[in-house]
Amino acid sequence: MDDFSIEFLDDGWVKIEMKELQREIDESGVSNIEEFLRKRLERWREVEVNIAVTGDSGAGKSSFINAIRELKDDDQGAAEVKVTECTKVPTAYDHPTNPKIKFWDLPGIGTPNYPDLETYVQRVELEKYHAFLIFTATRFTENDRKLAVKIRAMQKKFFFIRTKIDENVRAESRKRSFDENAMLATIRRDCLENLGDLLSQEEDLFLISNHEPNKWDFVRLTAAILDALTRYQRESMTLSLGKAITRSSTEVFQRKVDVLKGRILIVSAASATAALVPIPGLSFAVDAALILKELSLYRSQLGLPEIGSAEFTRLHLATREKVVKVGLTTTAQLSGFLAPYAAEAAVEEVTRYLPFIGLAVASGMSFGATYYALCRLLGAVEQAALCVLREAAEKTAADFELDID
Ligand SMILES: Nc1nc2c(ncn2[C@@H]2O[C@H](COP(=O)(O)OP(=O)(O)O)[C@@H](O)[C@H]2O)c(=O)[nH]1
Ligand SMILES: [Mg+2]
Repeated sequence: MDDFSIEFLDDGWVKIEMKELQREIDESGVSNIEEFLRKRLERWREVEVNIAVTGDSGAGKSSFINAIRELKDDDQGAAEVKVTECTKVPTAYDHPTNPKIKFWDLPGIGTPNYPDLETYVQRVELEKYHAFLIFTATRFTENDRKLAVKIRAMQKKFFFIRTKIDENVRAESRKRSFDENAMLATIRRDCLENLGDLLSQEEDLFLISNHEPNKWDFVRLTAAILDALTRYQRESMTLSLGKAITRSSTEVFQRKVDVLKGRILIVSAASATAALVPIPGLSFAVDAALILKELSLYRSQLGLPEIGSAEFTRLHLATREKVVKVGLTTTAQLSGFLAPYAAEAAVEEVTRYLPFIGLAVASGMSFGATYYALCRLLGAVEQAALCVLREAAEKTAADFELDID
């Protein structure tokens, strides 16, 4: 149910639709709120997502399944990439960071086990997939189109994907009059013609290379898959996307920040409803372990290097300082960070946010302070991560210049 919505307004206020929480209060009484909130925070690890990947043999299905999972073709758990391979039964490939997210390599229609669409629909349980990706390296087939019609009738989302754009670019670039954008526009137009009126919007066609996921429409496709899912699935898949995709795309980075922001309220409420043990040096109690765990999630999600790692050591001093500042791991360190918020500002925050959470909060003091502190911590991790990203980009540019010298 998507009725637990949190909206951040421009003036710093939070608008919360807490129907889900309210129902929990009504049904189970206040005593279960803490457990409910804690489960809610872990839910992204439990939601199932099944993405169907289909299309002709050789279209690049297995390569895509590896690319989106950030696996090399010869890594353990990678889908087998072959020039003449023929998938016989639907095969699931787990996301490495979240086994509940599965990419399904579906056998092509017209292969021996599935000679036609009718047999295909009977044997492949189309119902269980949440989104369909239909691949080609050349032209979409009659079967691809028929399948899309079927999927549309089931009111499920499908995308058409034209792979191996890198090969087109490489071939075309040998010409004297090379114009990449014009070439892409031609491929796009040909595909659209090929698909007729199947697409409700042209944006549902993607030109990608599985070998260069930071180029062309690969990131846009990643975002479109996220948008085709329900809220909890989207949250789950967003947080499961790996470091390389996050780093090569400001869009994915921003989506991660937004999902993490959306959790702050729940973390704060969970902290406030916990059986509280005051922390020395603070005038209020928070669930330090919960906050530190959330902070650790911020760091890993936004791609901060471990303090002391080789990547960390290579950073500029100013960036290292930013990374260290949010590297809190102990209650004492957290206490130091939170102390300023125990002052008047935090109290004021409490009076602002408390009405929204109503009955759920036993101890108002810890809710406001936790909320405020987590906003600050997430903001600080985001800033540090952007510095790390900028340095990585500068370094790549410098290496590139060295190469062409
Ligand atoms: N250049 C290029 N080659 C690709 C791309 N995607 C797949 N391939 C190659 O095409 C061949 C078939 O790929 P595979 O992923 O096994 O296709 P599948 O049969 O649809 O699973 C392999 O040699 C891949 O390395 C791509 O985007 N660009
Ligand atoms: Mg394959």
